Amino acid sequence: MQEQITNIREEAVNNINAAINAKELEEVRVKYLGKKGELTAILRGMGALTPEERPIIGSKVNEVRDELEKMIKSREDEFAKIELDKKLNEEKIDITLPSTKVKRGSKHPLNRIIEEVEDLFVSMGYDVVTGPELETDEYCFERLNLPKGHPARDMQDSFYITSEYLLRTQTSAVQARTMMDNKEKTPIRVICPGKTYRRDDDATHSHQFSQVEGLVIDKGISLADLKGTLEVFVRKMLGENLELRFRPSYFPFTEPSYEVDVSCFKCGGKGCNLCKQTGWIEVLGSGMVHPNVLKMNGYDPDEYTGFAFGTGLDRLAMFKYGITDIRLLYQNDVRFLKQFDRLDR
Ligand code: 2U9
Repeated sequence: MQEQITNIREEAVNNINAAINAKELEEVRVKYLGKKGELTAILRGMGALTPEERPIIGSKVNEVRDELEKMIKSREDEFAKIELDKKLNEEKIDITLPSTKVKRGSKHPLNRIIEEVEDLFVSMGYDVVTGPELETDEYCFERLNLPKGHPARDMQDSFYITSEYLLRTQTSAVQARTMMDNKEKTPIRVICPGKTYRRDDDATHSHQFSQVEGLVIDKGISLADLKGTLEVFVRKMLGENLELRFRPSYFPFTEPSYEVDVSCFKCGGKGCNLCKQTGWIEVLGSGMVHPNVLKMNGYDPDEYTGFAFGTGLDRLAMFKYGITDIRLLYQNDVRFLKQFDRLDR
């Protein structure tokens, strides 16, 4: 019996060493140590031995079993390591490969202009106020000295939703709301940027465009305040050395009214295609707030005066960035928008 155990051990050791992978090793374990294994069979047959033989054979079988289990475990670890090394080798990351580019958006040119205008006026003590794009006839026209039937209502074609509601044609309604909301009738200094809508659509007009209007109301506000403010505004936005020209004009909500031209920043005033050979480019509308508008929105014209102005942000962006078609500002073509990235670098 002892010899049989020695032979089983020898054969098992050879087979363990000969196994070339985890699967073969498991087959060897089952062959000798499994439920029906050769060594297990000897343990099971111990009942047939004499009481003297039993402890000797029992301890010998246990000794061989422990030895084989240790050997199998050691080889299992060997195969696991080989397997892991192989996997690590296959999954090796090449850190020298160039990374995939992360696509980053860029600030829209109109938003750049709006932020620049807001920063400038906030630095001069103005509040930035916004309001609804769907407006009432009352705030878009009535409270701005444009009663029903006023010829100036035809000056722009509007998008009416009902007979009372329309898409605002200018942001002036926001200033009228600011005046009405100010119950104590204290001084006002606001700019109102936002989207506006008119029935237009060509290279220089879009049915939707962006405006900023400003309104200052206080005691003793004069034309000199208007001129000084607009000079700062235009020079900060378009160039410090530019000249301004105030041309008398007409707006229902201001009296007197002026259109403001700036000396051509492309040719310096000599005349070119941008200024249509005139040397001047129109950039703003402005004027002293009409007494009727003050009155209709709750301010006493004998006590208060004010000035107002308005400009198209699209036009400002086009001038500043040399954009020739206003529609580019609203088409969201990334090839166009990406060009403004470099302004951040
Ligand atoms: C109130 C009182 C006065 C706003 C003004 C203009 C002149 C003006 C246009 C220029 C080009 C806008 O983009 S544009 O079409 N705006 O010329 N806007 S004064 O005057 C107001 C507004 C509200 C209560």
